[in-house]
Amino acid sequence: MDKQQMIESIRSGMPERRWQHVQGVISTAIVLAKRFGADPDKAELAAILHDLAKYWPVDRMEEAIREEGADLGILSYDKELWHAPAGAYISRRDYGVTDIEVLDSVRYHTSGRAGMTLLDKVVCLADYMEPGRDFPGVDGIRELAETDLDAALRAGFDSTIRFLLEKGKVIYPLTLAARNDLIRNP
Ligand code: DGI
Ligand code: FE
Ligand code: FE
Repeated sequence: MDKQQMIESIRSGMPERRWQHVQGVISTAIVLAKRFGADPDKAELAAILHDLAKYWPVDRMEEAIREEGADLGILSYDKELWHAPAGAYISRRDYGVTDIEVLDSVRYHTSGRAGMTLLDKVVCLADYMEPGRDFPGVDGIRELAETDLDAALRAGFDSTIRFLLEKGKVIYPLTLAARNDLIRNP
């Protein structure tokens, strides 16, 4: 499958509004990759793939996660997290992507993880700050992203954690690990 076919297939699996978001993540991820020294082609590919399972029925996401068998623990956390590992698995199974760096940056784009690679950080931050995003603090994140990848990403996780606290929701441990690691290992 060539890139255009992949794009058409992914685009057809989501509402137009979400595709606009994906396009924002693609352009932002390329800019951030160039700015901070990640591979722009890998950043683009990961951005194209990152939300491919976002609009899947919950059962279908769960089935993909169980079929892969790598990350069953996530099934006891918020369903909003599931599209990331499901998307990584389907990227390999159905779209033939084999680059582990790309697959991991899709897998961890929502939760983050300790020891995030440069590509993980670029994709995750692009997802937070693409031009269509509008949440309290997003402009501060964009400003930090001009110069400081880790500080911008940390502000992103802080905002997610704050949101989850305010909503009284469970926090996925990898998100805390991601934030702690950005503080401990500047
Ligand atoms: O898929 P997107 O909307 O582009 O963004 P995303 O993949 O970052 O998904 C974010 C959603 O996941 C957001 O509504 C918050 C929710 N979520 C639920 N629990 C957690 C969580 N996000 C993180 N990072 N950590 C959690 O524990
Ligand atoms: Fe996502
Ligand atoms: Fe996204």
